[in-house]
Amino acid sequence: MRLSRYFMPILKENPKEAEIVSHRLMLRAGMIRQQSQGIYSWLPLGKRVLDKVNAIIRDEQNRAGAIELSMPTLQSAELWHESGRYDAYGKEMLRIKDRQDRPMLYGPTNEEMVTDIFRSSVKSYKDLPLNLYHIQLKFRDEIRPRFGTMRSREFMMKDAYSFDLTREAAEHSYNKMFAAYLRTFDRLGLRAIPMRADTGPIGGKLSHEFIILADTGESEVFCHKDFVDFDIPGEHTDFDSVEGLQAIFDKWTSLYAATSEMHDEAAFNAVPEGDRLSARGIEVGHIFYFGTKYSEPMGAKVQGPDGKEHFVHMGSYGIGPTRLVPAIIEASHDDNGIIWPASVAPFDVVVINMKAGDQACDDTCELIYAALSKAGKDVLYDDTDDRAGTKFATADLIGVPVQIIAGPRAVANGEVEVKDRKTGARETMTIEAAINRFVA
Ligand code: 5CA
Repeated sequence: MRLSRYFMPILKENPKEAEIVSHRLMLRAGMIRQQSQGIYSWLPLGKRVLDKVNAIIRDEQNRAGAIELSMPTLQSAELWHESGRYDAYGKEMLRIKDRQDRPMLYGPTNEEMVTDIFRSSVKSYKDLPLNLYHIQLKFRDEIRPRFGTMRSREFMMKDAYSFDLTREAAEHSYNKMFAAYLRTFDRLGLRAIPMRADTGPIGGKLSHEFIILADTGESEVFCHKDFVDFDIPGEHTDFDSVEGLQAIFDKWTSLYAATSEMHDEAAFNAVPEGDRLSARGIEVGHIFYFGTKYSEPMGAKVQGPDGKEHFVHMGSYGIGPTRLVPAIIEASHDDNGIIWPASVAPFDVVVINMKAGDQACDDTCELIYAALSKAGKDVLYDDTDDRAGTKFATADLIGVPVQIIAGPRAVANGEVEVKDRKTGARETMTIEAAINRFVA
């Protein structure tokens, strides 16, 4: 992508409305724009990051055996009357009427709709287990939307829903998502700790929130500090192994970890003082097992091996991609801007032409840009005629992991400078060596 033809509206000044660093940096880097309170556009740079986050989420959901579909944002109120949640959900739900005066709503979550899909076609235990997910916009009319897309009214959610014949089978489904979440957040460059959590309007008894420790987090959390170094389940984790996944769950729940709603002061005080971690955190995922809470009132049942009908046991599993993007920034930035983990960086590398219009600089940059693009890298080429200082500041602000800097003096020697955004380390090398670093 040539910066001269891209749309990346950088702000020079710090936006006054932004209270936390991620919100400030997302606005300054031209990633998002507020359209009305708690409702955002994702501008091209932000959209790239969001897409990469979603690709990792999708990859890990698929690995764990979940199947992607797509459900609409607008739902009929009828389904919600069946579950009894239409009245219970309160003011957070945006209620709308269509031209025939039929009550509709903008979905805050999809338990009812997915249960309807399930009951319409699944009739036998032989079709279980089943886990259906989508990545879709939701709307919750939050009292206090704030911190940009961290807590917005319209936001994106990956929501998965599992269906099983028995409680035991449902627990295995829960463990699959539990392990998939550990892997997902790790690949996003985050350390998320599962903590026992309150179930709120979704319901059920078994629930974990996945929390990233950050001073700007909205939740107050308490846990054993060893969680920070626990091993993440590997790529070859067998998601069909009941014992294997149970062992992962048992290990990750063996020490104290709870959000403030579930906090047990006495149990926490039993943890040796030096091992206690009491901090603030950002909830990036939340999983629930709620048994037959929706399947019973909505009549979602299958024929079991005993020939009898059984209400299915369900769980739901949420991740907030539009919250994850700022959470990653909270965890990874410095005074100059964002530092993206390579896995979600909007571009793999930025090529900075320090003197656009200078034939040797232009030729060198074009050569590198073409070679890296051909090798399948996402390359941003700063071919604008801004001052070098402005270009460096922009490259640092948008946090692309590697910068290749082509200035007249180095280029005259057939060289460029390669800068690591995270460490700031700069290395001068031949043009060929710079290319080979990515192509090899
Ligand atoms: N139906 C269940 C799981 S699919 C559910 O709705 N769970 S939830 O309410 O906990 O939301 C799931 C995830 O969505 C949260 O962990 C969080 O990452 C994200 N999320 C929830 N509300 C917001 C919001 N207002 N802004 C941004 N992300 C949000």
